[in-house]
Amino acid sequence: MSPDEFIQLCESSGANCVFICQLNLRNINPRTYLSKGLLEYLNQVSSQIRPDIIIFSHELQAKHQKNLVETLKQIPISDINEVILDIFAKRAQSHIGKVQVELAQMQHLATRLVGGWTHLERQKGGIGLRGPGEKQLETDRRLLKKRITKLEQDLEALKTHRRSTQKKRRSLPIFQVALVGYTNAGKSTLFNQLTGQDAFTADQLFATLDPMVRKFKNSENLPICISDTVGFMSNLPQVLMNAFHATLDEVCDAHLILHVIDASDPQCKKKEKVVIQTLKSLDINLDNMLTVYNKIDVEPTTFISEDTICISAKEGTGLSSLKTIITDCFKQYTP
Ligand SMILES: Nc1nc2c(ncn2[C@@H]2O[C@H](COP(=O)(O)OP(=O)(O)OP(=O)(O)O)[C@@H](O)[C@H]2O)c(=O)[nH]1
Ligand SMILES: [Mg+2]
Repeated sequence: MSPDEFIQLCESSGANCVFICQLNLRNINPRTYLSKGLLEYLNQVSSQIRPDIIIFSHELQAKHQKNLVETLKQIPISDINEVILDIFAKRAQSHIGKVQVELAQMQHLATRLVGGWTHLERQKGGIGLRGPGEKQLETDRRLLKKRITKLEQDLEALKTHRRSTQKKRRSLPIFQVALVGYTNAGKSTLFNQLTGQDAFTADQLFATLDPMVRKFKNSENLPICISDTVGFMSNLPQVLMNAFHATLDEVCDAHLILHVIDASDPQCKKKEKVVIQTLKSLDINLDNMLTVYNKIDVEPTTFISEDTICISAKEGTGLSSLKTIITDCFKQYTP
């Protein structure tokens, strides 16, 4: 993940980044993650800046997080996974989305309790004494396990319901178009243009979490639906992968996939690859995918040839040609 993308993520979760330091990590210290020298440097910086939180752009193990808090004078320490979990928790709107995110949060928390547990075990020196901290942890772990089981059951019931809704929709003669793309590419802005809806759009990462399906606004009243989906990102935390994949059911069913790319983003080629790889890992058929270059009102940083589809979802440029392409695909489609 690039430093810019990391800052964008932190700011999307509501943080105000006041100081960014890129550390040259040659080795990972097994106890504190950072070497003694780097810890001293970070201690110095943080005593000057006094941040509310220090966020690491890499995944931290529970023991690292714990030891870092101790070493850095109790300043809360967070990592990239927690930031993404936090954003997902803020954005989830649907019941199923909320259950999925809570489950991911609980699973993450469970790994943190395990870290504490190991630490306590080591403290007691193998003499078999049960300290109060250990008892508390056992209670916490039991409660957590109970909650995880309940959430998993709820999720299964919600998924069964969703599958039956999808089955019903599949049996209708409706042509389904799915918008996919890296987070912040402009999918929801395009979705609103194509459907006349008012889905939430923002210059933030993961503005959309819950998929939305609406009718394509067209004068011939053709039975075409468009779905807006969660944005892609490289290195998503493992605990969120399930939640993320589940929201992409609409894409698996789509007759036409529009891959929206932010052509003004210098990293767009890299991001395009992440999207393609993720779709492939989900066994999604890419034969019916078209690439749409968006934000051409801003200086494009990528090479765009004459036969590529170029639009500005914000300003409306190229939208009528895109609409014609969608209706042509519908007319050529033979089930
Ligand atoms: N300049 C310009 N900005 C655009 C265009 N399309 C979208 N944007 C802006 O890009 C930002 C992201 O747009 P969204 O539509 O929320 O992007 P998204 O792909 O749905 O993002 P996620 O839901 O986070 O995955 C917003 O600030 C939009 O106003 C465009 O054609 N030109
Ligand atoms: Mg969106």
